Amino acid sequence: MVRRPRSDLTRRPLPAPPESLRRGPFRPGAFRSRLHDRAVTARLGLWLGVVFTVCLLTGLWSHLLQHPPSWFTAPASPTWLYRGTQGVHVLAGLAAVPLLLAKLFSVYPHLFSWPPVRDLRHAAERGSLLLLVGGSLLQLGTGVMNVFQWYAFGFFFPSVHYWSAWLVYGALLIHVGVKLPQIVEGLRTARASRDAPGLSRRGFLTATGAASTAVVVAAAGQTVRSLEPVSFLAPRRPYRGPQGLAVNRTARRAGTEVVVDYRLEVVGPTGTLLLTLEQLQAMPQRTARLPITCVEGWSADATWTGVPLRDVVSLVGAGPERVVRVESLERHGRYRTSVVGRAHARHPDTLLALRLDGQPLAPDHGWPLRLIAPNRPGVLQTKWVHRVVVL
Ligand code: HEM
Ligand SMILES: Nc1nc2c(c(=O)[nH]1)N[C@H]1C(S)=C(S)[C@@H](COP(=O)(O)O)O[C@H]1N2
Ligand SMILES: [Mo]
Repeated sequence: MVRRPRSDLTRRPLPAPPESLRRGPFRPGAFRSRLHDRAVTARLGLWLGVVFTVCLLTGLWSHLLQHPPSWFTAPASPTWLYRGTQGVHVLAGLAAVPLLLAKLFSVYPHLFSWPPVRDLRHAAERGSLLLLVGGSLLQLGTGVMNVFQWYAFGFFFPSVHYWSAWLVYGALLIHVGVKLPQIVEGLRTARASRDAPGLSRRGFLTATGAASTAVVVAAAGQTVRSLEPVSFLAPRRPYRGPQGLAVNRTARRAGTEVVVDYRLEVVGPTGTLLLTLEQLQAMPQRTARLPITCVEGWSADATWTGVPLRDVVSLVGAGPERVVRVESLERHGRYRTSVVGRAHARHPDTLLALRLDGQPLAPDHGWPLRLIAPNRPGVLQTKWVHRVVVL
């Protein structure tokens, strides 16, 4: 018996569909625009590849900071690092939207290729494209919804977004591998085309690039203050709110409006200590200019004054190399506690803040006491702190 190589099986032609179905968009030559060609598709693909890579790397960084594995300690400096990476993440994500739409426009005639499937290999390739296109649309669509705080999807965004990031990027790598010869050919084909009037390839690419740039400029005001006047697309205005600072979760929503007989409970190796606000105010105070950087991409600077966390935990016998859990008065809610890693715990600017821009904290900013530390995702800047535990 002669053994067939496997490639033969996957390439064995499947039965052809009846010719009578070949109508409408399935007709030969149904799509004539020169925008549906490799010179355009390959360039849009290259730009999208760069933007998706930036999103993946900055996104994984954000994940690492929020879910540090045992081998990793989140760095406390430079102060602005996470502000930069998460700002870039969300802006790159928004810039990807026009690019993806243009790319889908340039390739959608392939949906109607004839025959729909030639052989098993062709079927597998089309199936993987379904994953790539569907996954990208979902990733960008839910990402945009999330930064506009429209939580209409029923799932916990970060988990779905995290796992679909791997899926989408994996499908992208396979796609690039499969299409490499066509990509190279497309990139070598000139952008300008001499034929027929109408929108040229160059014009289409320029318009797409301009749309992405406009989106970035119009949204960047949520993290770059000087761009605020033109930020008509920015999901958030970071300097609007009590004490000139935006608020995500209010005291009312958190159920921390009424605080009676406040004491900060400090638990460490030598025991438990209860500190009143007066005692905290009597300790040496430190002032630092630190940003709040929401994971949703907005960020704002403010001047915070309070007691360094390390001074508080040293009262219960903790050395500088300790990990500390900070707990809120808030009873429920995903962000009611956070863990302060070694680098942050020993940093003098990691504060239990009592004041914002010289004034006592507004209830919505975490009165009576909030955590604020350099280079830290907003979800970890716990408000309404009432307990710190040395781990
Ligand atoms: C290919 C595109 C994208 C990739 C590969 C990607 C990847 C990631 C990853 C890996 C994370 C970390 C998730 C975690 O902490 O578990 C993340 C977080 C995030 N991404 Fe994306 N992302 C993409 C597009 C977008 C877009 C378009 C937006 C919105 C405009 C967006 C908004 C966010 C937000 C708000 C977070 C923070 C979630 C949280 O921690 O609560 N992403 N991204
Ligand atoms: N206890 C508690 N602290 C919290 C939150 C919360 O929901 N509960 N939200 C966090 C989030 S998402 C951000 S971005 C920062 C700043 O949010 P704010 O502007 O509402 O103070 O506070 C953080 N601190
Ligand atoms: Mo946030």
